[in-house]
Amino acid sequence: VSYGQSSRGALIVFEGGDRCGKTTQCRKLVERLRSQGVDAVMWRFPDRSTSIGQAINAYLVEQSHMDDAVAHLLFAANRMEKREEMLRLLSGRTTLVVDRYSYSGVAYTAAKGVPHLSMDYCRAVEVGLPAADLVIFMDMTAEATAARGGYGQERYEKVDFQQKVMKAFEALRDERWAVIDASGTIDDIHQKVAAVAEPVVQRALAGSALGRLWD
Ligand code: Z5A
Repeated sequence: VSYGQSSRGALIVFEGGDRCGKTTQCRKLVERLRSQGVDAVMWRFPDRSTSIGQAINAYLVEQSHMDDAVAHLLFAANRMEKREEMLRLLSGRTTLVVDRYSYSGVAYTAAKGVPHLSMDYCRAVEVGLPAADLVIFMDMTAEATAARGGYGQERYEKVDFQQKVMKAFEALRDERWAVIDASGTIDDIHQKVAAVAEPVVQRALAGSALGRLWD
C-alpha cells in the first residue's frame, strides 16, 4: 500500500448521469487495455454484492427507506470496505477501471439539498480513499439519458433530480477530469476515452504518485 512514487496501476473512474453509457465504456476500455498487455479490471460502485451493498440495493430499488445521511454513509462505507483491496491491486500494477466512485457519492447526496449534508460534509467521509488519476465524465443532458432504455426504475432516475446532480458534478471538476460528449456512437466515444486514458495508464506504470481524496 503506497501513495509514493512506484510503478503501479492507474485508477480510472467513469462518472456521469444515469444511463449515459459508463458501463459500456468501462468494459470497452478494459478490453482494449488488456489487448495491449495491461493488467486491467473493471469495478463498479455501489458494489451490490457485499452486505452493505445489499442494503444500498434495497434502498435504490425503493424496497427500503433510509435517512439521507445513512444512505450517504453506506455508499461511502461500500467504498471504504474495498479500500485495502484497491490499494493492493494498484500496488500490484493492476489498473482499475471503476464505474462510479466517490464523485457520485458526493454529487448525488449534495444534489438532495439537505442543509446538514453539505458538499464539504459529503467529501469528508471519503477521506482516506485514493483519488482517481483520471475521471472520465460522460457528458449528456438528463433529458437525453432519460430517453435510453431502462430509465426510471430506481430511486434517483428522475430528470429534475438528475439535473441537480449534473450541477453538483460540475462543482467537483478539477484538472484530472476529462469531459467527453456521451451522445456520440459507442465507438467514437471509446476512441476519445482511449486517447485520454492510455497516457494516464502509462504514467502510473512509470511511477506517477497516487493521490488522495481530496488533496
Ligand atoms: N449512487 C449514489 O447515490 N452514491 C454513490 O456513492 C454511488 C452511486 C456510487 C446506481 O448507480 C445509483 O446509485 C445511481 C447513482 C447512485 N443512481 N442514479 N441515477 P449505478 O451505477 O448502479 O446505476 P446507473 O448509473 O443507472 O448505471 P447504468 O444503468 O448501468 O448506466 P450506465 O452504466 O451509465 O450506462 P450503460 O449501461 O452503459 O448504457 C445504458 C443504455 O444505453 C444501454 O442500453 C446501452 O446499450 C445504451 N448505450 C450506451 N452507450 C450508448 C451510446 N453511445 N449510444 C446509444 N446507446 C448507448
